[in-house]
Amino acid sequence: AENSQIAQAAPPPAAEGNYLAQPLISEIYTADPSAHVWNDGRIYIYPSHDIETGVAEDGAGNHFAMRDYRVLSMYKVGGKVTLHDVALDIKDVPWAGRQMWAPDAAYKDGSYYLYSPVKDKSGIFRLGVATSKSPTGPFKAQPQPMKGSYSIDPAVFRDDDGAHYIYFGGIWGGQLQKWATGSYDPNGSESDLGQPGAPAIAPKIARLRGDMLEFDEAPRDILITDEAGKPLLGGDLDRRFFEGAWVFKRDGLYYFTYSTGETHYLVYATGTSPYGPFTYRGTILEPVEGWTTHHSITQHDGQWYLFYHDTQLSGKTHLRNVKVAPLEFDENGQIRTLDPGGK
Ligand code: FUB
Repeated sequence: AENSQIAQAAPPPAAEGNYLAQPLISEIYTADPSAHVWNDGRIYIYPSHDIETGVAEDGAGNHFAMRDYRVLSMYKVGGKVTLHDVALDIKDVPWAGRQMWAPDAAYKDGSYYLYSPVKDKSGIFRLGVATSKSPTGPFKAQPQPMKGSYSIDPAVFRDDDGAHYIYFGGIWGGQLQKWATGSYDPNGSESDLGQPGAPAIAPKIARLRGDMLEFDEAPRDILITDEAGKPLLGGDLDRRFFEGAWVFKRDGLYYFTYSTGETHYLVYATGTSPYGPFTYRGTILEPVEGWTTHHSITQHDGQWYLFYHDTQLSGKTHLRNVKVAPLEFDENGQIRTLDPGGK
């Protein structure tokens, strides 16, 4: 891809070499990068590990048939990237059926927690958690999925008071629309609710229990509104939630960021509580090469970064590679849109 605007963005002061818009690693395919800075100051990235399985591409995402996770780490953006050994294999998750999708991780009191969406043996996505004393694993899976969990793309946010919240959900292959009545409907829509004039399907949030292994409350809907406070509608394809939630806090403001799916934008909304409501603010990243777009945002050495993926190395939508670019904000907390070009 010609990553014109990303390539022109100012590099952070300590950058080594020309890392901008380049895949962070090329030994394996990686996607959905969830980046964190734990206590040792390194950047740890928890991505999906894409593999070729020969499964045909479809709207349910069956071609994303991943089977394990591997962690990446680096001491700074632009520095050497280390590819760590397998952190969790699907064969070691007792309840798992298939498809290990986008993970996230958290740290609390000397332990690391890896959260992942996996289809159970009946083909329903659930969220699992696995634990380790090391940020890179190996992680030991809990025997059962998190109680009351469903759909995909967990993202864990630690607030300043130490409370952890898990955001999750994704429509189409992520199955969130099949839970519209509160329980799983196997005959439910394969895409969305087909109600373009009604409020869009809401992503979910639940506070995590103190031991980080279960929800501490029933999941609640996240409301995303326009500037006038009206809910974004199901037909508002350029702005409504599809999948890939990620939350961060900057200057006391909560940023709820996500993918719009079939319109291929990474966008964001802001609010004053981790529960929302969030007001739509704009685009973070224009469409990348490949169908999916999924990201995380974190700060390191005073600079904010967008970790994202595209398909530069393979040209195939299910074989992705993770990248990083500096993210800039204006004086109103507005994010400067990045444009990878090439779609
Ligand atoms: O990587 C598999 C799925 O594709 C993720 O869970 C979605 O967010 C999309 O990136």
